[in-house]
Amino acid sequence: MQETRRRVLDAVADGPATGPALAEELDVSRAAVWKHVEALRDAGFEIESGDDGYVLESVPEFGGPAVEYGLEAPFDVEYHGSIDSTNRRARELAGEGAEDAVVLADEQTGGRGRLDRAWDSPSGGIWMSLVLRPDVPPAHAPAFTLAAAVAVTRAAREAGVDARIKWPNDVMVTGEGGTERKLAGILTEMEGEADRVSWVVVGVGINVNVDSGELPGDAPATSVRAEVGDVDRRAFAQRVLEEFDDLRGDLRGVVDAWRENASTLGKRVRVETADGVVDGEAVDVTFPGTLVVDVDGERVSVAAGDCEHLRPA
Ligand code: BT5
Repeated sequence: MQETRRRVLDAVADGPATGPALAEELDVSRAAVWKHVEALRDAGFEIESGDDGYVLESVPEFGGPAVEYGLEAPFDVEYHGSIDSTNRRARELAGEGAEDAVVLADEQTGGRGRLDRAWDSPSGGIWMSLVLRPDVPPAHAPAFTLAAAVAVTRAAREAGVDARIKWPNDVMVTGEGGTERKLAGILTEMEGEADRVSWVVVGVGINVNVDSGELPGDAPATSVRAEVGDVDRRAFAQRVLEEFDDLRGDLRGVVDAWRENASTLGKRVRVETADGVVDGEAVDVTFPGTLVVDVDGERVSVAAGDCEHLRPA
């Protein structure tokens, strides 16, 4: 949100504030104040104007300005009611030099998972992509995926959903009979030189206020609605962004936070990697997100792959 508009919004939230007083305080014309108030109303903020001045009555349920308002993290949010893919748009913004930008959508028509798999994104979810320009080598980029998984898991647990991370990027809920259902997935993309990344895009897809019937049938999936009922999507998105912002400041510390929120360690796993299948017990995760599997007494490190939790032998 543009700086003056943000200050007008903060002032009417603490209101009442009169147009002339605001104009003087912000050093702009009264017409400019009025334009900002109208723009905020267009964005869904209910602003009453009484004898004492403007007062904020309500905040829109969801959208870019709604998520930015009261957000304790430095992200600018670009909102789309419907878009093909927020990661596609975020990469475009990254190419234009954007930093700490978030592309958020109510619905995606061409959402993508890893390895070009499709990601179903019906209206009611949180589909968002963060554009970052961290000063780190490309090899550290996987830690951002872990950080996003931790952020989503913490926000989900705060909302009452018993979520745990499955290595590396799946946020799962275990139901009766031990079936794990996918609540959220993360897709990290980046561009970089040998020693430093240019940008990282972290795409986060969370099934929030959507029916399980709208989710894919090829693998078990669940939503916040299916687990605990509908929640305030604005607050949920804000919590994810705030947790992520905290975590990214200490990338090495992310691994500890990940261990605390994951269910993979100690499990028998089968990991499909580009070089073949690794079968064994998941014993550790090391920076920046490498899974260590004990295969018949030998420790095998896996940087990337699809992980399946197996039932104990
Ligand atoms: C992921 O891929 O889990 C990464 C998903 C990232 C989606 C976000 S949404 C915002 C941003 N914009 C994008 O275009 N993408 C990102 P992967 O681990 O490859 O899992 C993909 C598999 O999950 C699919 O093959 C399906 O089996 C399953 N799946 C698809 N849609 C799902 C959904 N909504 N909920 C649960 N599972 C789903």
